[in-house]
Amino acid sequence: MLIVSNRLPVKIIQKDGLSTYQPSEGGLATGLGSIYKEEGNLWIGWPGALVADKDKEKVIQDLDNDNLYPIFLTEKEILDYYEGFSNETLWPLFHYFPTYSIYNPEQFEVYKQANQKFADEILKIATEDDVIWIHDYQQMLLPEMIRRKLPGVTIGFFLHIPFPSYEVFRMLPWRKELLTGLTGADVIGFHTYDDVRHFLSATSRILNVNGTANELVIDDRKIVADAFPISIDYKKYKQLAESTETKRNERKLKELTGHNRLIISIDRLDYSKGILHRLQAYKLLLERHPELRGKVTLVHLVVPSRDKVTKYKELKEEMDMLISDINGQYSSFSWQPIQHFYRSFRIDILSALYKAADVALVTPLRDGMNLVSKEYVASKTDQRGVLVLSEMAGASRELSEALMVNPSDIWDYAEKIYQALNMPVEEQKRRMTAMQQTVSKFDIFNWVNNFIGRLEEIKAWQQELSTRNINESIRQKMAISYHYGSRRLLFLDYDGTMVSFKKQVNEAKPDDELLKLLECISSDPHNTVVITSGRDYHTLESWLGHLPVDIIAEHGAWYKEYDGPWRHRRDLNAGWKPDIRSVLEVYTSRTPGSFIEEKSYSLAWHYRKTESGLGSLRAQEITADLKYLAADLGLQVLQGDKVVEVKNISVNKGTAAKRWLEKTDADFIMAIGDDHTDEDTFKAMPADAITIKVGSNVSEATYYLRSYIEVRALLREICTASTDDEDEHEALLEEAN
Ligand code: GDG
Repeated sequence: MLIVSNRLPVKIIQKDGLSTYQPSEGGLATGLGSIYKEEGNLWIGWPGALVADKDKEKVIQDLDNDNLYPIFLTEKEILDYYEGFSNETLWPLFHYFPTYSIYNPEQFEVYKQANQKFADEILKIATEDDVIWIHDYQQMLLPEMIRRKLPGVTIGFFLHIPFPSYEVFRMLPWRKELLTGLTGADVIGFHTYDDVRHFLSATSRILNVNGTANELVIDDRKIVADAFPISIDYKKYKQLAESTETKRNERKLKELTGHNRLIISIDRLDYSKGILHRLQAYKLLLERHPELRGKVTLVHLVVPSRDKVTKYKELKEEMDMLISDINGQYSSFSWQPIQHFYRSFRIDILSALYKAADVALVTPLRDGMNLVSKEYVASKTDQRGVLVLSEMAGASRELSEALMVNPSDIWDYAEKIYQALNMPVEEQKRRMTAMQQTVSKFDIFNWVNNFIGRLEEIKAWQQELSTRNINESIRQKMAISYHYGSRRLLFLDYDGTMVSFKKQVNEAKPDDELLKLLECISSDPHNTVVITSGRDYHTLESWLGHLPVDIIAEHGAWYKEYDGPWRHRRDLNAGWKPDIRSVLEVYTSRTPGSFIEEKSYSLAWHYRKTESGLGSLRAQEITADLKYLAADLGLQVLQGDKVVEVKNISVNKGTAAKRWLEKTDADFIMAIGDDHTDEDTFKAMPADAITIKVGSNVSEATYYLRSYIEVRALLREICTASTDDEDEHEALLEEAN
């Protein structure tokens, strides 16, 4: 396994020509520690500083001992790819601050180049058998760049920040490139289900690809988007909190703050963290509840970050002003409402702070997950303490026993802090225990296992699929049995199987190439070709009626042999159509772009031209609406590709195909189809028939082909085989054996 992230889990520090390495204590480094340190695995990323050319070789060697593989960034790349496009374009947009986003094409170019640089290095090492796990928004183009060169490799991608709603994401000038980049992965992980929803909505609207539930199929590759809420090393934080060192620090802290009630907040300086809202809520609390003055202390920890960037500089100025305003207004000679620290602390001091705090305020305006909230929970070994959590943090989906706030509602926020300070101990313990159960069970190791488990599932699925793909040797075997067949029966579905899916229903008219192919195959006297379709018989007659092919139309309600008349099933009635039609008409009038197609024994509601998303919503409504009426009338409601079809339950392509199976004593049978209506055909086939699904969805068929283009190629081979000479087939037979 290769782990790839912008930053390696160590930071290189160069002083007086010497390099030292400072390991990261972050959750990701801990969680992935057991993986990248295993023999053969690697973590690839930037070591966090500019390295001079002459020192690179030494750094490579040093890091190699720890299975770390450095990618060296140039000054320009650090500026434009990392600080620029990643942090000043993607970061604000993805955290719902679109007006803070800077759109600079030059920076995007450097972002692309830097991703390519990572890709080139990875491609020097990776093989198709590897699993590559890529992390975060700095590397969104990477999955596709690797996929292009290593089509069979397994790639996972995890986004650590929120994926914004389509309405926000669509503002990005490079939205298409970034989404295409991501879809090179097999598993795309997010913190929450909302992020998954937003991603799927963006892909369906921007890339025009659709999927079912949380799966997408792109270029015949199944991609899964799923929620994997990240977590912490619970045991580590618990043990740290139980250590004598932490206990001593906790005591000291309490003494130094005059045994006041302690409220803490710990954040990196960032506008997404809701620092100003928090200070305003705290100010309101002191204003509304004067009895708290002198009795509470807010320990306000802000870790410096990006403070050369204008937006961060401005935030810092505002923050400093607000803190000084509050302290100036409410301080006494013996008390200060806010103890503010603009620096970072050692992890054991953090642990003491967590432990000592009666209340923790974790209230970002937007946060992918937020691990501080989980660390606070893990550190509360006596289960006393209250977490006030923003509903905008990913963590709020799991920590539902926290006191939830909307950070912009500072009035409610102030009251929630008050409630937290006055919460009975029993309630504190009940809530904290429940949250501890969640965090201890779903810890960082669980997160890693879940993600890797999903990747392995996909890999197994891909391997299974590749055994079903019609490769050269399967093709040869098929050619041989075809050759030795003298009464051959071929069932060929039409739309999606021999022609591509078209926006206009009637655009799918057969082209010259297809007509020639069908003509060629059907002119062989040993072949019976049956076109199986859901289309109405008039259309099929006008498109294919002149060929020597048999046709099953309207899923089997109508059929004909090439030299006979059209027949229909006598046992069917269409008396139900007005009832169903009136329901469908209601939906048509509510849904611009949709229309009803009437066939002799079925009604189809098409929505291929409606607004993306609306059509499938209506299709679900129709299916639910017709559920009972359809059952009462002996009908079936089928969801197809941008269509809902209502038809007699007994009509299906499989029943229709049986008529041919019974009357033709065939010694070679082949059936090809692409959608779920063709599954009935596959099921009706005898065990020795060759059944082929077009597309990689789950199917009864034995084999699969990627698209109608591959179907045509196969038909071309069949057609050539009909005219091939004996000797060549003897040679093939020998080779196959
Ligand atoms: C991204 C996403 C997502 C903070 N101050 C000090 C210190 N910290 C540590 C905390 C915690 C971490 O930094 C911050 O946690 P975040 O969850 O905010 O993580 P990030 O990596 O910044 O952010 C975020 C996360 O990725 C994981 O997917 O949760 O939403 O933005 O661990 O304890 N550590 C030390 N001293 C400090 O002063 N030692």
